[in-house]
Amino acid sequence: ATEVLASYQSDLIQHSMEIGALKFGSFTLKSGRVSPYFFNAGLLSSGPILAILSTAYASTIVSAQMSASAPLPTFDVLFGPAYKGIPFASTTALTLYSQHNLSVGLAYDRKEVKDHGEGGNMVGVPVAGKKVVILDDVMTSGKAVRGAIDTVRANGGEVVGVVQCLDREEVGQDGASSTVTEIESLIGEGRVKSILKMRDLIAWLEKSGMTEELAAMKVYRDKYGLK
Ligand code: OMP
Repeated sequence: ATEVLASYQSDLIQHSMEIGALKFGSFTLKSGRVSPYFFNAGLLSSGPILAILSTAYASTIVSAQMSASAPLPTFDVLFGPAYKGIPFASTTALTLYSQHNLSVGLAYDRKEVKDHGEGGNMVGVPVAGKKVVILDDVMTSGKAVRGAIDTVRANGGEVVGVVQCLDREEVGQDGASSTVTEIESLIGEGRVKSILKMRDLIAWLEKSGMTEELAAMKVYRDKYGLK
């Protein structure tokens, strides 16, 4: 079945293509997998594109909270892991308030450990005793998001959800089950949400008649995609 894309999804794909954040070719991923596409969310860095992106994150969060089957719980803090999670979580917290009248705190970490001043590696609202949603860019094998879950937990927060810009819909580190299944076994079923999934990129390529890219995507999906 072909996915029907919401306008905020096709807007985001369209803009990402235009600015070169979404590329087709051959790319070696952090996990060592060789992929026919790469999504570089770091390039989503202008006022207009952050408006599109944070609107999409906020819409994803709000509709996940209204979902009948696996609703995302009400939460206190949005956590954006360093570095790319920081601007995305900040702009999304702002958009949740300005567009949905939803008030949440913002927290993020620093990669360098600080031994003076306020100390610690967390910045923003303390997560201790709070319900936290992690917001990040791309999920492949789940290594990055596992690190963020560990960070929030080590600081006493309860992770009630994860929101990604792109879920590449791949198998996890052990190669047996999907990354989503593995992460949901840590934080609860239905708690991983995303603006875009690999299947949405496939639908977009089909619609755009990009047959070569489409063929390469399907080969990759057979190798590393959900089983
Ligand atoms: P995992 O840690 O394997 O889940 O990979 C996710 C991370 O890889 C992201 O946080 C990115 O830093 C990076 N990445 C992308 O940014 N875009 C992609 O399309 C693929 C990856 C990747 O290396 O898997």
